[in-house]
Amino acid sequence: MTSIGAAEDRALLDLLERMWLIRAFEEKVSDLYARGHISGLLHLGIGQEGSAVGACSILRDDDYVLGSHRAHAHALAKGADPERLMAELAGRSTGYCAGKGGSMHLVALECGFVTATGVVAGSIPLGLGTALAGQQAGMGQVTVVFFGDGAGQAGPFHESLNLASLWKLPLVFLCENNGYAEFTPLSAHTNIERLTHYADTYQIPSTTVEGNDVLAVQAATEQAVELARSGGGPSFIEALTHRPRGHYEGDQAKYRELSEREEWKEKDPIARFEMYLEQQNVLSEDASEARTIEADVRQRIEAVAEAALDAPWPAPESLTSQVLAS
Ligand SMILES: Cc1ncc(C[n+]2csc(CCOP(=O)(O)OP(=O)(O)O)c2C)c(N)n1
Repeated sequence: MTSIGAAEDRALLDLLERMWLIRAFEEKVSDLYARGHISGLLHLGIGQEGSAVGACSILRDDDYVLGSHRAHAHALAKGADPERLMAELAGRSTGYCAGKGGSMHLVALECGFVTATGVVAGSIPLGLGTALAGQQAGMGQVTVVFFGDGAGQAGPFHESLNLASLWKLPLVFLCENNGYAEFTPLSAHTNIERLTHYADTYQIPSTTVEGNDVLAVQAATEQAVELARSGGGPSFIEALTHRPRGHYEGDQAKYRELSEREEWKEKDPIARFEMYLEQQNVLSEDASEARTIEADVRQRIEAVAEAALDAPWPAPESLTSQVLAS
């Protein structure tokens, strides 16, 4: 576990709380989905909270974040309101997109979360756009775009790396490498072992970090953001992580060995961070402060779910407005 030295205890506990908030939110989403309150295809990022929280923890409110199809954590880490997000997933009119976007078309501009996407690598060129806008505005705004290892073989990914490098855009490419694209291991869709090799090719500074170490991701992002704000151009961070659940809710993940799951259990970003905080005496030996944080957050998410399900559905006459059909 990387140490950030002078960080205040409160700041460390805030990171823990944010990870617990996302974990509790997504576990609740899974529960509501199983009970038929949420429909459509659902991709959860349980077990991958370290990268979203680490990276977003050092961003300014006016920075931009774009996510993938597994984007609840990205939005919540950037400051999205859990209640409006839950309402969106449940298709209610109080949701961020009036219940018409759902999980994969989520937009929460008020907190700088620009978009999720159902198109693998689809957010990356859009991030190029917000980075260009940030550069032209001259206020030091930075864009962080999250995507998975599966995006590395897509054309828009390469075109975006090339242009970001050429135009020195204030953009952080953050690849959450969980080793699988749907049901296919990375080794079955590329001979490139480290995704940072792509960045090297386009002369973009890059690093590979433990994605389940929230402080390691925070430190790498801090460096990348500093470079971007000072006009030094893009960076690429490969955060190694693991998706303990299936690709989507309902996927039994039979394409993976059980031993793989066991191996990663010990690297769970929350358990790992709590252990670190105990070692640093930020948490006491019985981690009771962490249990209080977890309990409070779970209680809050229960209320969030209740409020979301109590919220009104979009009016039937509004169903064809705010939607694009091609
Ligand atoms: C352009 C496009 N091709 C294929 C798909 C089908 N698809 C959905 S998710 C996925 C794999 C994505 O893997 P990765 O980018 O590693 O993200 P992860 O699911 O691991 O978070 C694929 C191929 C799609 N949604 N879009």
